[in-house]
Amino acid sequence: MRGAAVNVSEVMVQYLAAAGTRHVFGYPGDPNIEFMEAARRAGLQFVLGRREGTAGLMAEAYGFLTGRPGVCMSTLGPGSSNLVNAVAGAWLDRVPMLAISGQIERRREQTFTHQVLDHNRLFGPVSKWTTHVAPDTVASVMRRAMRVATAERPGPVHITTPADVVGAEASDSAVVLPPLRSLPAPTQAFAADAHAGEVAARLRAARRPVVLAGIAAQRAGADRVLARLAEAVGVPVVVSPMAKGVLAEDHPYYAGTLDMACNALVWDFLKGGDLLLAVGFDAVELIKPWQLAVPTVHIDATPNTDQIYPADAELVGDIAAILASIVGGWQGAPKWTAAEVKQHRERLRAEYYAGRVKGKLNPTDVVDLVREALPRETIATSDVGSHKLLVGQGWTAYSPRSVLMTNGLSSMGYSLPAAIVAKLLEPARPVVCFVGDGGLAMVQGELRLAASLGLELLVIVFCDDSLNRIELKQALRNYPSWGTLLEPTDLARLAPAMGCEGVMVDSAAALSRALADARPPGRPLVVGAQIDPAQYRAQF
Ligand SMILES: Cc1ncc(C[n+]2csc(CCOP(=O)(O)OP(=O)(O)O)c2C)c(N)n1
Ligand SMILES: [Mg+2]
Repeated sequence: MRGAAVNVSEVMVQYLAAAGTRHVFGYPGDPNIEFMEAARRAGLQFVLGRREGTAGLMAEAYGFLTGRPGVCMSTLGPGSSNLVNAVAGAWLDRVPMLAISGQIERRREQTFTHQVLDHNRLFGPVSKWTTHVAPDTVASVMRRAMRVATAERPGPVHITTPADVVGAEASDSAVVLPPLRSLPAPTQAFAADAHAGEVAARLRAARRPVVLAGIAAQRAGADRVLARLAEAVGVPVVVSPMAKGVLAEDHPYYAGTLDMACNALVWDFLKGGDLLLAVGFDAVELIKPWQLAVPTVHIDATPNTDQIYPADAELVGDIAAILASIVGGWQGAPKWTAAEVKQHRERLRAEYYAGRVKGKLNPTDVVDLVREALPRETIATSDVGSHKLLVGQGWTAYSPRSVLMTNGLSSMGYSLPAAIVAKLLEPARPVVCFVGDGGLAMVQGELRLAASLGLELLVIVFCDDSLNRIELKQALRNYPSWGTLLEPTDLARLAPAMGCEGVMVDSAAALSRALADARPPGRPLVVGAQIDPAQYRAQF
């Protein structure tokens, strides 16, 4: 029996609601109006990013934080091409996303030219699936899109919504079957206990095993069992940058973050092992080729098809269940003592401070002072550049998904949109955004959005008048700084014009004061930290 008529956009929105998605991040054009009206009537929140690129990065952060598809929306043509960067971010950062772009009517799509881009070819290389909706397919397409986006490894699906389709009555047979408007809740089975037993035996035989934990472990919710494994076996855990917090960094067996500052020391530590368990480690986070000859076991939701690191055994399935199976009934003395791992952490800390200049505001001072000023449950986001390498090693993370960074695509301009979403979803937790002056300049229009949403964000800008990460590479080749210098921006004046509080600081004391001063509630605070980049030069 047919129910009341629903249009294509209403069906799409029903599926978003079924997936628990309450927000659409986007920038509209003509062909989006029906979809937006359906979203409004369904009570979704529309977040108007100041360009599609940043709206898309907000959807990426939403997917990372919630595990549900982040939804972003653009118009056709320039809206779509602007959105590509964020879709590519979700692709390489392994985040579920539904990217929805309007399009001209179907009868003109093949032949008309004004603003018409071929979405399938535009988004194909950076999406798990590119598709379009039609009145007789919309429900089936949405089901598949949701499942594809969230399946391991998660990623983006791009959906084209033609102008003549969005308001048309849906006739997909699935629409008349209400149960199909709910979504499957997949669970991943792991039945290979025998193989886990073999890995446990290898672990028992090893003298110096080490764990490298990555984003798939975080996605699998394996944090608690990872801590149990570390404690029971006495095995140190190095984490990948995007997985920071999957083991609390004050845990006695936490052994550092890979490929950030001090990366040689962390690699040397791993090289000293005689068995490596790669637990949900995704090689998309590697900056340099794999350096280890240590026998390696790959434990993940997906097989080791990248072959960026060689593994002589693979346990594939629910990572938490696999670890539980290994740790179940474990007996024996710890392979490493907590004191040994602590010694390693102390070496790491000492090296992290290398190159500090007394009397100056050093980048590590900024990280330290902000960490000290904020509670454990703080969410931190980091942008891309020299500052990220120090934040990535130096920021102490205590819980999973409490650090947001892009380390797959590594696109500048991520951390401010990500911080906006973190505060929107978790208003009770302090949120700090770390960003370089180059990265902020790319996305500073979003400060106005943060202010208009009344978000009490802390935005810490590493002001060095430079695209430092690139300038340093010019210096390493004895080339002059060329095309890598930025004119300073007075953030103390920019911020108020954007509805934010703003202050420039050039000393540790001034930064401490800025962090401690009382501020009007409901306004973002932008702190321009005028750092001395000498520490970058010393370390990178
Ligand atoms: C969208 C984008 N463009 C260019 C790059 C290459 N890149 C990596 S770091 C960097 C410099 C970033 O400068 P800034 O934001 O000031 O940070 P800093 O290195 O000075 O700490 C550049 C240009 C990138 N990662 N992303
Ligand atoms: Mg800079």
